[in-house]
Amino acid sequence: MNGHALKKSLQILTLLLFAGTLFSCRPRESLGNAAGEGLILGFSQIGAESAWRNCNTRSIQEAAEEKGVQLLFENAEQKQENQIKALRSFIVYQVDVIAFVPIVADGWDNILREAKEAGIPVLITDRKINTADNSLYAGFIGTDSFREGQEGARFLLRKFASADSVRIVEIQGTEGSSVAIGRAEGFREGLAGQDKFEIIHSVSGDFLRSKGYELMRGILRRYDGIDVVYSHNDGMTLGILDAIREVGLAPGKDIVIVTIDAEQAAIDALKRGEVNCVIECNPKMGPAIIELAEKLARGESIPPFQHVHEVVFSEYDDLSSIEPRGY
Ligand code: GYE
Repeated sequence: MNGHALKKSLQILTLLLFAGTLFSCRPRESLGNAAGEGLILGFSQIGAESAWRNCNTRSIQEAAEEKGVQLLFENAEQKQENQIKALRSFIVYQVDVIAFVPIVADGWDNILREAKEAGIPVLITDRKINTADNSLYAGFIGTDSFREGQEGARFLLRKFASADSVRIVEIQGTEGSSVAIGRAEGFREGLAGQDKFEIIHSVSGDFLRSKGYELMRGILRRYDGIDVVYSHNDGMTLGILDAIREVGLAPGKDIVIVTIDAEQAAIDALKRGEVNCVIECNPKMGPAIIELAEKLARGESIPPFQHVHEVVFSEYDDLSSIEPRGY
């Protein structure tokens, strides 16, 4: 069977399985109990763009398994339309709770209204949404990306305390995602009023290592005298480091590197002196997500906003005792 035929067969199989789930719709009242056993959670993940994301997925799958929660997991391959389809399939299936990572902030109101009309509570995780109607979802748990941006700025204020001018390149995450917006805005807020800092170039690398590499190659050809690269995730940073080394410059020394996520690879680069500041973004929110889903299934209310705990690692810290990151 060639690749195309195989893909087609898999698609047909998926359709058949999905049709099977439609025919086995059960009355919602009969589901879920206090221990989470029997609870059905529909989860729409955005994809597998980074090691951070894969850890986030593992954390959710493991927590669900541990608590006996039946997880209907859909990978949207980086497309909002796929997420909307997945959410709609969860509504048709009458899951007890829906959770999802909104790839971008806008465009969720209609599908959330459908979930609300079906009486299914929705938990938003990791990234935030823009909506004028907060009653469309039960709560949010995830990243405080504005604060992460501020932390990046705070490090630079210290690092360049005695400099006259600082030329910054920013490689942003996925355009329109709440985390790219927050990391960009928090960073600018943190540098506000400090005229010596100039963002000379800002572009989206979509949270992908390959794009970080390609973009940085182009930027190094176009600009001289780059003092700082502020990268919205470690995946892109790893590509950026490759591009900088390729032109014979030393990342961490010739160009100061600030990055977000705290994957093991970024911590290792920090220890080698190739990265200067790593802002943690915690992907291990599975246990908290499952706990919140259990509460929602029991009809309890949950906090409208919850940020996960995150720390900062930099060249100013004692780096000898950082626990293995696990992603
Ligand atoms: O920083 C990045 C990922 O939404 C916080 O998405 C998340 C970001 C994370 O792919 O690596």
